[in-house]
Amino acid sequence: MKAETFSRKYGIDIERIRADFPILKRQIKPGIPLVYLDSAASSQKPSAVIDAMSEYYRNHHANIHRAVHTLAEEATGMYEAARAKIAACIAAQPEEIVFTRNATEAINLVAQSWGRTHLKAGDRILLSEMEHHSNLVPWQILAKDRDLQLDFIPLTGSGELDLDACETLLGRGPKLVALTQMSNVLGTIVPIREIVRSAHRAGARLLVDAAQAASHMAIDVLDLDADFMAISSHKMCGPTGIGALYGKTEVLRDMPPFLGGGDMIRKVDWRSFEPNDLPYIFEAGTPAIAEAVGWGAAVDYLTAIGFEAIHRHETDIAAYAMESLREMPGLTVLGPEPSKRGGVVSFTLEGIHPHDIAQILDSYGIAVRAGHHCAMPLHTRLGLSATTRASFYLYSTFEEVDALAAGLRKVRAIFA
Ligand code: C6P
Repeated sequence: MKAETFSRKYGIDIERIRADFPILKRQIKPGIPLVYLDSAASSQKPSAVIDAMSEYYRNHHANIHRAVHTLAEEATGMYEAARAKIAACIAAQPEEIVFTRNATEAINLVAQSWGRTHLKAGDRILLSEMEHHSNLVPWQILAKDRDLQLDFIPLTGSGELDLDACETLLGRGPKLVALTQMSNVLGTIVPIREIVRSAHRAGARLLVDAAQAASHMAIDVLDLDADFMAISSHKMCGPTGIGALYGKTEVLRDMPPFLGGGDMIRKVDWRSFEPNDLPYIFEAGTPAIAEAVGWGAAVDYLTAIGFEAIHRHETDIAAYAMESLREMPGLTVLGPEPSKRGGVVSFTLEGIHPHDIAQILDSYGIAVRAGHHCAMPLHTRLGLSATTRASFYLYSTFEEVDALAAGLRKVRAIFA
């Protein structure tokens, strides 16, 4: 399979997409082009995003929601327009989108605000064995503070959630189920829609950690019927420093403020305050305005290409990578078959530490991530301390997979 297949099959032109990302022209050393296979950690940014942020700072910047001068009105309009774009991208209403610093902060917001209000000693939270630390540690903090019980849906041998065990654990009556929609290590796509329905039947609220999923597939929160969803801009071609919590209006209305300060109030006196409306009640202080504008531009960019096409392209690339890497002696790919995963391929190479692999690949311009990928318990469960991860996005090519395979052959030769 070659890059042109992508254009023919999905109606988009990979070369034109790559031309939109200035950094992809970078040489890591003279004559050694960048092969960026670390998009699951953070995606690269197209000119449309860089330009939108630059235009904002050059011509429109002021603080928002505070003044009536022209710049303040323009900045406020641009910030709220970005919120509307992000809401539309996941089929939500603008007031259901709370801007946060990242997906991690969105999950912490739910833990600290909803969790402290609605959970009491002995209540259970159901997580899974494939959670990122961001969807684990906030619940551990809350569990310690409130004397809660954490349960974990186990994995099957192929790295999927054991859905029978999930039903059994739902029978214990958790108040909240918090799950990733796509594993950042195994690549597994979780059948979240079905689990939401089971969780609701069991009387639980459901939080989706869509930090990975939102960049790779179309999401419709109405169809999913999830109560909360956490997303991050920087994984979907937008800038760092901004993410969002989606919450159903009636659920968000039943939550106290997370942080106190400017903009989250309607009225303040010496001893009390009246909170602002949704979503501002959860946005204390001056927010990341240029970042919101950049994220809005990223959503426009991805939407114009189409999430379906992006997802299919990544699945094809992941399948090709799995096929290529599996031929290599001593190499084990983690996670399920290509049809059940996104564009993430983690692997081990017998006798060679992932950090050595990543360092040698870097000398050939190939950027991969090595380590526990912020999922230490998952690695422990798999009997591993670290893995090497190649991750793909809309700009990844089959030739880059070939470069990875060639790089890994060199790694093996060095350690032979
Ligand atoms: N995973 C990775 O290399 P933030 O950092 O808040 O934008 O996203 C946190 C997060 C939450 N859930 C999942 C499933 C994730 O993959 C991540 C981020 C990156 O895998 C950085 S550790």
